[in-house]
Amino acid sequence: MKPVNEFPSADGLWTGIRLAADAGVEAAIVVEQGAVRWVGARSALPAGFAGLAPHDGGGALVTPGLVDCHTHLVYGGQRANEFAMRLAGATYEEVAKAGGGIVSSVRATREADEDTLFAQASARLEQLLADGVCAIEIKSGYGLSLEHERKQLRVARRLGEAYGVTVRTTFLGAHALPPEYAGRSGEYIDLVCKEMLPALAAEGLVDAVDVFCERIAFSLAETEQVFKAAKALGLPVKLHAEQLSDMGGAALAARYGALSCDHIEHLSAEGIEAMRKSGTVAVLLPGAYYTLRDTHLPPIAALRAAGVPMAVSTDHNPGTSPALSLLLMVNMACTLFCLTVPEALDGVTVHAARALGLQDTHGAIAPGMPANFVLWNVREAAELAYWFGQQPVRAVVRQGRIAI
Ligand code: DI6
Ligand code: FE
Repeated sequence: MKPVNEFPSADGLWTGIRLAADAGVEAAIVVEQGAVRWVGARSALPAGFAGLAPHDGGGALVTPGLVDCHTHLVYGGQRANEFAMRLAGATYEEVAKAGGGIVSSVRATREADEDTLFAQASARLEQLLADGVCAIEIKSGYGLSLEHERKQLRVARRLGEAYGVTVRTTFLGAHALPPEYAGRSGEYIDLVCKEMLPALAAEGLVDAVDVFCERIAFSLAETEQVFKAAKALGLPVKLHAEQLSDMGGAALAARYGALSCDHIEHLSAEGIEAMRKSGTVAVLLPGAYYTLRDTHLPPIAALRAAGVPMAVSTDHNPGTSPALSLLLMVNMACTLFCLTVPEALDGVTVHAARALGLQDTHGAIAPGMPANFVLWNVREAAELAYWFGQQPVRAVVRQGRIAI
């Protein structure tokens, strides 16, 4: 990995590029001090910019930098064995009840020191970055104690600094009940709300708060307790909602002004209406749907009709979505969830940025915003969804620097 300060500056005039929205026309982007100064058709470029340092895009298609708005990237070990168990007939819930599942990653994460977690997560992050990711959310939730959740969040922050990529950390202390609290869910949630979250927030390690609200995880009442604690600290919330069943989590999250509700395969009409009213983003996670061989589709048509913004993310995690390509998720969002190509591309840019509260700095190429954009070796935008397993990145401008 090259030190971030050795990435060349992207300042200057980018030509020989085409914007995804209007791929037939040559475009130009002016970058000044790491921010976009001007973007538009090359024919409309103001003369004053013509003499800036040139960057030739070689005819590439350009999109905003991708945003992966839901990942559990930092954890110890991996769980290929459970994948094999499920193929042999066990369900995800059965694997979890047999002591596997999230808790097995908790064991491996607790055993690993910070440097080990950093090295393992770095390798995964590099793969996501190679696909054009410029901002990423990283959740805790495999530590489940103050010490180990802190370790995960510190690694997430370090990854951001080391790679020059925007990292938003999400505290997911309420991801699973740690084994030492078996049968004492209420006590654990108290610990999460009264000790873990306030301490980690005070250390500047928490950008948002999430809960796994599900039969195999935490109840609606427990979820609300965590939301109250987040609100008291002024932190935004998001929710793993209605993945395996309709718990009414989305409506609750919307009442707390959630940035996003994620998974939502079993989202109800009331949930959609609540999300519409609160401006909450629906985060679709086709990698988990695919890995679990789920057949219960999220209510895409109803979300679309209601105008709820839909984001698409990897949900990278060792149990249900060992996905390391956000572009592959774009393909799956189209193929499995029937998103249109523009919907899927908005889902990994503008709407994903909004799901993280990053809409002013990511997800678009616009004057005043930091320069985050990707040059792709494709003729038309639909190719970004069409090919899978291809790596069409030609160059990535991340935070005003040419990172790839
Ligand atoms: N939902 C998921 O799909 C992941 N976490 C969650 O809350 C699964 C995490 C795992 O199995 O390790
Ligand atoms: Fe998740």
